[in-house]
Amino acid sequence: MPAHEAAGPTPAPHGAARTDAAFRAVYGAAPTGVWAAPGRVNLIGEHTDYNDGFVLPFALTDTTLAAAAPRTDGALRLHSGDVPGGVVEVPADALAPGRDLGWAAYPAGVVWAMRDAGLPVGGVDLHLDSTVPTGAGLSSSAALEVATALALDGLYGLGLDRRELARLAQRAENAFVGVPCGIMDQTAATSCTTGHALLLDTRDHTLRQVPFDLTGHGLRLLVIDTRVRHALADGAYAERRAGCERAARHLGVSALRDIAIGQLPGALADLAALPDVRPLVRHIVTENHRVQQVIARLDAGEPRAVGPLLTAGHASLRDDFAISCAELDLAVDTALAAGALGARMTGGGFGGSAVALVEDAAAQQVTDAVHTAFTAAGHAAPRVFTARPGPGAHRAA
Ligand code: GAF
Repeated sequence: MPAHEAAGPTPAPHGAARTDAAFRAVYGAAPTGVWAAPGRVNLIGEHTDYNDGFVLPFALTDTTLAAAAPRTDGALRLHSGDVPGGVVEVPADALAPGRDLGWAAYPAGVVWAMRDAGLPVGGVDLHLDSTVPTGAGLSSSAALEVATALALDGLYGLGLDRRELARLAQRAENAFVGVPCGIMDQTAATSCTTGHALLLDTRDHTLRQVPFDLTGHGLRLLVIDTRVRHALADGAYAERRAGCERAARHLGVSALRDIAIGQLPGALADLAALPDVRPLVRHIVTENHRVQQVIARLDAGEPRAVGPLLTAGHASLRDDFAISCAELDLAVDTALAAGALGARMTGGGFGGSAVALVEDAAAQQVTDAVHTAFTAAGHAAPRVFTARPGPGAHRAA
């Protein structure tokens, strides 16, 4: 059986020097700098971010690097080391939502969002390299957006704070790319710190860095990338969001965050006329409560006690929110049967990754069991690696 990877799927020759060199090869000149933004794992708090609720992500050590230089002619030239097809070129003043630019819509959308906000952003040459797997539920889109946003902030001396950067990146995804995502992923990319999970209250954007040192407890969090690629733009994500908003309107609250766990039975009764949204409400209300319970256990120095809450979160996403899939369920069930303390899918759903909280000593047996189960079920081999909380977005060179 393959050993689980110690430090994620990062290929060895990744770093600012390589991205700097790639920029020179593409554009024939040196970049002004290189900026980095990480992918993330969400420990718990799924689909709560567009319900004004709580989330608890941490940054992966896998990052997107953006080497960039300003241009005086207003042209936007975008190149990716990970996507074939060469340089995408478009005048910055011709950017408009809905324009089909493929992968380049993410960085182009950030330029558009900044200009639309009245910020003095002109042309740019940009080269991007990423080790965040795409479509794996690990927030590769936000890493791309935030690396671009930070690069533009540096090139044009905008002086934006992390919250503003996250909001502009989210606007790029919502209004330019067309995905109605919440603010979790962009905030994780801007604001996570090494050794911590980030408790974010998405209602008022209050942040708390929560020490998350599993190593000191002889534990680790395995990420199981099922390699089933999800696409949030395909409508199911938007449907869940619309269902939550319909329920909130019917209940007379501004967001489902306003329903406390003790009010859940009454709220479900009030929704008798809207049976399709009741499970959505049950998930959001119980999930917000689970985030608080996870925080309480981490604050008490009892990370093992987090396990059952992760597993309960998975059941809620599978049964109530209905966004799991066979491979995610198999990963979770197999990890638990092989000794994981808890496991759940992470991210937007419909594919992507699961996480499993395991004793160090059980990591290999859980990894082996998952590989065996996937082979037996005829699924493609998953990638299993240990995630440790890395830094948020920063200038890398
Ligand atoms: C995706 C979205 F981009 C986030 O905003 C969040 O809703 C997440 O799915 C689910 O928790 O990553």
